Amino acid sequence: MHPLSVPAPDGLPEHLASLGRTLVMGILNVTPDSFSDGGEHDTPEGAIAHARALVAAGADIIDVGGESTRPGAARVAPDEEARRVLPVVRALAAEGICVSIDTMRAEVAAEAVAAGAVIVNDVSGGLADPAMGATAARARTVLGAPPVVVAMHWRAHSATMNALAEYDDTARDVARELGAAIEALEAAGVERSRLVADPGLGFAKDATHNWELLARWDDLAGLGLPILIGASRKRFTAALGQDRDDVTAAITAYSALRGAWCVRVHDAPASAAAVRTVEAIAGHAR
Ligand code: PMM
Repeated sequence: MHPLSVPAPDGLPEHLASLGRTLVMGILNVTPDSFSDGGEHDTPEGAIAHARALVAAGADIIDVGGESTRPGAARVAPDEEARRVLPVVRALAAEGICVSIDTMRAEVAAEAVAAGAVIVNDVSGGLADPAMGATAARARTVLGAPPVVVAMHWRAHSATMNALAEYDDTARDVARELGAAIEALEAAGVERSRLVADPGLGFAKDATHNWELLARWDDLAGLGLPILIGASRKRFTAALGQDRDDVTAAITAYSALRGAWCVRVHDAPASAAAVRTVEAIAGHAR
């Protein structure tokens, strides 16, 4: 076995840029209705306390989201989304926590970067808001550079995405469509070195599609970008008849072994242990 190669984007704070292992992104949904933790952290105080617990448990990044993308979910008004996330982003960034903003809206992304976020996580890969690419390219984080941009494979908003879960060749189709979205972001000014690719497990995909995307890692890696995997507690993780967080941690170990840059999870301790375990094993390879 060879030591792991973990490609990472430019634009991260130094303590994370130099780690050389898969990072753990802890999920902080400040929404009343998300996939699994909806409603638990819908006051700024509750959200901030939960984020601190995630960091204490080994999360490297906190991903703050104010709009649910659960299948069937309706959209949240832009003002309401900003009202939910900005105080939380500001407070966490002030504590030195590396913050990612989970939004499809350019305006919310810009405000969140101004409030201290260094990563823009757009589940639509720039497709939902045509201003996202140029806005992210223009923005400057507290580090004085544009943010990292996570571009996820996406076909449509949550209300309609399940009807679009059809592929000829899942991994190749996803890589091609995501590649096109990434090219559009680059054309809008986002530097390639700051981009991260995410296959978008569960978004216009059924369980078979999700497993296939994980299995055919090289198709996604062929995009030549760092990879983020968001499997946490999604419906397909329950199909094995095991606890969803346990299955998530197993997917984290697999993703780390394949060289993922980051995993996005609700339950930090098990994934933090998994990425450190894979790092320890890789460190003893020759
Ligand atoms: N999944 C959800 C939300 N944001 N962001 C990225 N980059 N990748 C994902 O897979 C992803 C995401 C939906 O899950 P949640 O409602 O449990 O947060």
